[in-house]
Amino acid sequence: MTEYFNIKKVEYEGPQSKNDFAFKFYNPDQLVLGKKMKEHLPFAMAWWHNLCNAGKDIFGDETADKAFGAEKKTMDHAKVKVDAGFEMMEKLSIEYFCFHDVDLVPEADDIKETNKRLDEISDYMLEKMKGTNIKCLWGTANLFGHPKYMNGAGSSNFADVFCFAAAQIKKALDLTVKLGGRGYVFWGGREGYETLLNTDMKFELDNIANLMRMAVEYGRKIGFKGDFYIEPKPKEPMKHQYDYDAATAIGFLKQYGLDKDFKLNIEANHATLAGHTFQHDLRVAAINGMLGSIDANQGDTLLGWDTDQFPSNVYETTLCMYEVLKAGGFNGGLNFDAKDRRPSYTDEDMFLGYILGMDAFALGLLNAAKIIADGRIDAFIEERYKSFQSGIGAEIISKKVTLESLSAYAEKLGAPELPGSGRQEKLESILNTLLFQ
Ligand code: XUL
Ligand code: CO
Repeated sequence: MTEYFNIKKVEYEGPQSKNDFAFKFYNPDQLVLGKKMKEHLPFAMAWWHNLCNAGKDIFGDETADKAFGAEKKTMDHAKVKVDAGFEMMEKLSIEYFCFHDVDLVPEADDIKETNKRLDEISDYMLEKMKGTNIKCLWGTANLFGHPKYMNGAGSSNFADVFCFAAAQIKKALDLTVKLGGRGYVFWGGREGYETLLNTDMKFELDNIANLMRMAVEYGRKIGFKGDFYIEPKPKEPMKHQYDYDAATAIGFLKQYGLDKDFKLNIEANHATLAGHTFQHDLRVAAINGMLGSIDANQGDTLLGWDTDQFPSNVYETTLCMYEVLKAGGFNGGLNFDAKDRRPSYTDEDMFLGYILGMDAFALGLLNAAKIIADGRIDAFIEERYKSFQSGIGAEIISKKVTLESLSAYAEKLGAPELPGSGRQEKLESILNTLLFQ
């Protein structure tokens, strides 16, 4: 059996370890709030970044070698990618993967041939999965890369393109079911517009919803029991994308009656591009019962695009895991939709990126559990809304009041007291103390 990476299995050695190829905080079997870390943190490898992306950007060529010893754009290459990916997942104790159809095989000119190749590679993947703990987290169809999708897929102005999008979704659903995937993602990369001067927005939104409805119908017909996800993102590649943020995507799903089958896949870097914190979009999804899965990465607030960095910001991972714990967990996973920086081009860097991300999330989980166990932040929030627990506040909550009765109450009072300090600085200080004590 060929070994693709000259790196030993990465083990937990604790924070004192100076071994770059060891986890300092991710200890898969350690119990946190009664559950194993690995169950709180179902990490996934993103096929596209890890096995396909070789560092090409608009200014320069590839810096990394992702040929894994085979000739690129061949089925041999597709297979060695599977072998290398599984070796890496096993060495990193990652139990899930996510994929786009086109990440798995080279696309042929004719869709019938591409589909044949997808059948072949998914047989190979299934075989490979046997005897391992590795499972599929979610699948998706790439409906943004090929030139035909220049105006979108569901939102295309051209009906033939819409049909090819439907065909790709059908096949990607087949593959997701075949590989036992927990979810199916729609990231509408080009489902948006550059200018309203050439765009019928209502028509495009109706068509996207129609495509999603057909996906649900077909998926359920072939036995897909998982969740469909929308992955919101405000812009890039399009100037304006319809799935702008969590709130927008939820409104869309409810408007078209898709909210029973769909949840959201929240990506950190997409939330920040929308002008929100990661925590904000997670909270919006969670309070609507739609926290489906997470694309675990981070952006750079000084840059206006999706840098897809491996997460290192422990404040962000802490507040993310705080949202996940408060939501009672989730059925999805933490997919590292993340890539090394272009100058970090070696095989070692592929592992180091994951070690960074997994440790950052382990720290986030440990910290979030501390915040919950400490209880001061939760207690503060409860206290802050206390005026709604009795008297006129309780009447408001029980909806026994009218504008007239509230107006009479206000007039009797003359003027209210101020609502009490928000104590943001005190709370931030508690957070720091919990993180760094
Ligand atoms: C792009 C992005 C995608 C989706 C899957 O910004 O996040 O990789 O996660 O299509
Ligand atoms: Co993503």
